[in-house]
Order: sequence, then structure tokens, then C-alpha cells
Amino acid sequence: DRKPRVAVVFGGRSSEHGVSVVTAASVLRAIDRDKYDVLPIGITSEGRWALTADAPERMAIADRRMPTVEQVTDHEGAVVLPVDPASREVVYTEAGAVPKALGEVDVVFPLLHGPYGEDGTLQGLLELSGVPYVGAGVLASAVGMDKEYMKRVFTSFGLAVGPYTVIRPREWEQQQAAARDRVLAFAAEHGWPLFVKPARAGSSFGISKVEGPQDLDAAIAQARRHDPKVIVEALLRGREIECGVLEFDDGPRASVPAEIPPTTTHDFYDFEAKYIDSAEGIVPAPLTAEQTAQVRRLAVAAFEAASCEGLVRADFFLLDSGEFVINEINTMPGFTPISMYPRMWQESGVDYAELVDLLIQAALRRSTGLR
Ligand code: G1L
Repeated sequence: DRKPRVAVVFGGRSSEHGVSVVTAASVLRAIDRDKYDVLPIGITSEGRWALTADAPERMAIADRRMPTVEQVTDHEGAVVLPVDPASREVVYTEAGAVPKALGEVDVVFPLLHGPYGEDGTLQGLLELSGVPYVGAGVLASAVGMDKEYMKRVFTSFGLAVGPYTVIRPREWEQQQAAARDRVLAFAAEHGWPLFVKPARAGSSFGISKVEGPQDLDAAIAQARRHDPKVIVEALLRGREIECGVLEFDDGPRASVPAEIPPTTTHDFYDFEAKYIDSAEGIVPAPLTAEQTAQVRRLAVAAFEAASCEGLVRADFFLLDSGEFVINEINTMPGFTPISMYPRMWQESGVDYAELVDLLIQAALRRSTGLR
């Protein structure tokens, strides 16, 4: 009997196209070729799907430039298809090698950031295609992408979240003064600065730290350029602690936690570190045994609350009061060998290749549909 075929999907119409390509190179290198057949599928910056070369050595940072999918589509047999959601063009199986290829794979490993990648839409397409895939499903992906619903889900499952208020699209359009007054009342209660963020965004674009009322409107306008729904959060004083959750065959388990030290002057730090979210995280986090056990329990609780599958990285603040507050979850965390999630599992006794294998196995165990 043949080996399971794994499609690694990467690139895409996102500001983090290059990060995705670098990550795909790591995953392509790590997949055990004695166990799996691999089909690399790139999505160009214009949204075209392509069967690409299996050439991780060409998917690396060179001369401080991020690699692109285009760099691996110029081999013999590469097929580039015009699948652009904005053009509303539909490519059917006859014309398209990729949709046909998707029908011939046993599992998809989606490595995509932002819109159409980690918000649940690609996951929905894969559900419709009947192809199992690694990681979060439609609901968990969408919850993980929306900072408002993330907090609502955590709160309803008894996890502590930080103070926030939401400015909805219609509210800002029709009752701007009332919305501004609410934010000012929020600031009066929780203090300045405030963080003003697009409610749904895969990256840190559109986020402002607002020191006083004079800068509020500009910050809201900036966030609204990325998402018409805006979330306003209070500054939380405390330590930043992260924890990885991975689904084993008997259920999810938490890794050792890590600590992200307060950002020292980072006008410049290593180009790669900046883009690959390796940061200067400390693994394991210097916590008491009790704190470590507590944050690991909370991370698994967050995984369950959001109905995650496969993996999640859960990010917390350890407040000066000793309380852990959940900041966010990331269903598609940084995923090169130097990223925090793989580093936390490395320290927990699961190396990168094993991690990739466990994720593929978890995806293969479930069929699509309700689980
Ligand atoms: F498939 C997994 F395992 F769920 C998965 C998918 C995507 C893990 C990590 C990621 N991360 C990324 O795709 C990215 C951070 C490289 C997006 Cl740019």
C-alpha cells in the first residue's frame, strides 16, 4: 500500500508571504520521506495556485530578502493557475492541476497567514473538498482570528481575560461620538495607554499604542484600514508567558512554558528573528512549579474552549497579582525550528521532525465533517 500523500500549501496574498515560504522549507525538510509522499503547493502573491518544485534550498532568506513562491515555480512541470478570489474567476478541475491534485492528497498542511489562510476560509474549502488537514478547523480558526470572539469564548469558559471594548463598523459610521465617549470612559477606568487594534488581523499591522485622547481618532482610523471592527484593550502590567498545546493520540498536552522578556530597544534586531518570531524567548520560563502547572492547565483549557485541533500557542500575562490572564491564542504560530512553538516542544522532548509527524498523524486520524 502507498504512502499517505501530504500537500504542503504555502505563500499566499499576505504580507507574510515570505515567512510562510521559509516555514514551508523547514516543514518540507522535516517530513519523513520514507513515510510520506510530499506535494508542495505554492500560492503566489497574486493568489495563483501552483504545483511547485520540492526545493527547500531555494526557499531561504538571501541577501536579507524574503523568498517567494515564484522562485520555485520555474521548474519543468510547474503549473501556475489563475485562482484569484478578487477576480471571481473559478478554475475547474479540468483546467486546474491544483484542484485535481487536492483530490489526490490524503492530508493538507496549510502554512498560510492572514485572510484566506488562518481565518477558517481555507479550512472551509478543505472541508468542502473532503480533504483532512493539519491544525484548527473552521470554527477554531475563525475564533482565533477575531480578538473579540476569542475573549467572549474564553470568558464563557471561565478563563480570565483583560479589559476591552469593541467599536463596531456601523457604530463608528453612525454614532461616532458615543463610541468615542465609551472609549474615553474605558480609559478613565483602566488608565492610559490604550491599545487600539484591528479586531481580526493575522499580524501586528494597524495596532497603535495610544497615550491620550488626542491620538485616539487617528489610531481608530489606522486600525479601521485593516478591519472595520476595532478592539480597544487596556495595558496589562505583568510578564508575558506562552505555552504550546499539541494533540497526541490520547488528547491535548501542554509544553513547558516560555517567557518573552519585555521588548528591549528593538530598533534593530536580527532580520530573521524579527520575521520568524523566534524572539529572545526564555525556555522554560522561570516560574515556580505551581505557576508552571497552572499555566499548562490554562493552555489546555484554552485549546478546549476554542475547539482547537492539532495545535495551538496560548499567550498569557502573569499579572503582578499572581493571576494568569489569557491574551490570545494562535492557531498558526511561528513554525520554523527557531520559533517559540517548536522551541517549547523541543524543550519538552518533542523535536521538530516529530512535531511535524505528530501533527500529520493527528490530521489523518480524523476524517472531515463533524468530529
Ligand atoms: F498546520 C499547522 F500545524 F496547524 C500550522 C499551520 C500554520 C502550524 C503553523 C502555521 N504557521 C504558519 O503558517 C505561519 C506562521 C508560517 C504563517 Cl505565515
